[in-house]
Amino acid sequence: MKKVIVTGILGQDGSNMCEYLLRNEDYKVYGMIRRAANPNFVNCHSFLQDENFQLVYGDLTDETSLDKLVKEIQPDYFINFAANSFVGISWDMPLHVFDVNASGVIRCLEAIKKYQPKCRFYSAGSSEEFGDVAYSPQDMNHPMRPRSPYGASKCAARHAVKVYRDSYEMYAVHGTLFNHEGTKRGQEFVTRKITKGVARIHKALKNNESFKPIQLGNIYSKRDWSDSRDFVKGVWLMLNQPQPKDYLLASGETHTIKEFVEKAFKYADISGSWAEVEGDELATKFYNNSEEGETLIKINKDFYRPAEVELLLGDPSEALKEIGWKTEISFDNLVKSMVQFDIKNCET
Ligand code: NDP
Ligand code: GDR
Repeated sequence: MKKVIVTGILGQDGSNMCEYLLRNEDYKVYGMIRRAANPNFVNCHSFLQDENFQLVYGDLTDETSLDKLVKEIQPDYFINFAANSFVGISWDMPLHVFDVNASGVIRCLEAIKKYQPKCRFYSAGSSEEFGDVAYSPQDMNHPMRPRSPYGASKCAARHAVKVYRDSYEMYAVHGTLFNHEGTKRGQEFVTRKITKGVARIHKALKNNESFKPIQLGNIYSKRDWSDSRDFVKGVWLMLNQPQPKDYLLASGETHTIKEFVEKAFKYADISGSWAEVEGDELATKFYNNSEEGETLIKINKDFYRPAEVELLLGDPSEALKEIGWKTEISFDNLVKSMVQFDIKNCET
């Protein structure tokens, strides 16, 4: 039976990848977690007891643990989703972000090179590598112009993967993935923060209770959002080609955070409109029904970033044409499913 190591399985993509592999392939899946006092398995309930799944310990900052896993398991695939993945905090801990996201990838590649060089390796790259974009839509020829320590760390990982591929003939790929979300998304990312906030407000309105508005930073930046479940299929396709090549996965659509807010409230049946508030340092607010209604969204400068990626819009045509990947979940259905899921969970 073929063997796959997946890292970052408590997070969004790692858990979706495990689910996908265990449902569709007859492989043994080793899900790596790092040691924590109270690990949160909320994203893993559907597969933790699967007979083809095994939990293993390792840390991207610790080469001993990665060497041991690769040496003992002898995996056919190593899919690395583990990362310090929150752009916003990367200015506060740049060295840690580089250690995990860039050096961590080299530690994985070294373990594979030493103990199982035939193993196929996936590195989780990001549209944040494009950063201050030079043209739209972005494709794989777009220059790397990161705007955050996180983006820079992913550029370093992309270079490292290419170096190992070219130097040692390894099957190592670095997929450049645009934003992808879903009901397993971490709560600090803007989409989940919005849908959880909408669910909280929905419950309060239903029970005639008071509530605090959702506080957001820059609502004018644009993102190319998809569903993570579509993307893990693309990652698996990238790993199963005759030759290794880096691909870009994106929806090919872009939307502002503001539009995401509007749709999220719409799917919760809460009507609202934006208003400029005179005298308010940060003038834009989203009100329920009228200007006299309750404030649903408030802008808080604390959530602004030292440098912003204003626009992301990907061109996935190479992946569509060459590896036969396609997305199945639309932007509207993504927002709707996240809102409905959070409303349901908020009420139980
Ligand atoms: P998450 O933040 O949901 O998951 C990341 C996981 O990495 C967490 O489970 C975390 O463990 C684990 N991790 C962090 N540090 C370490 C470490 N030192 N050793 C081992 N594990 C560690 O991220 P996503 O699932 O959203 O993203 C997956 C990957 O894809 C990341 O590399 C991310 O940077 C990249 N990416 C994501 C995109 C997106 O839109 N989601 C877009 C482009 C790239 P713990 O649970 O213990 O904290
Ligand atoms: P991003 O995702 O930085 O694109 O990185 P995030 O959801 O954090 O931000 C998206 C945009 O929303 C703006 N924003 C806010 N963001 C957060 N988190 N919280 C807020 O309150 C808020 N208000 C406005 C941000 O400024 C930004 O413009 C994600 C991560 O998954 C990365 O790991 C991945 O590599 C990239 O997507 C592609």
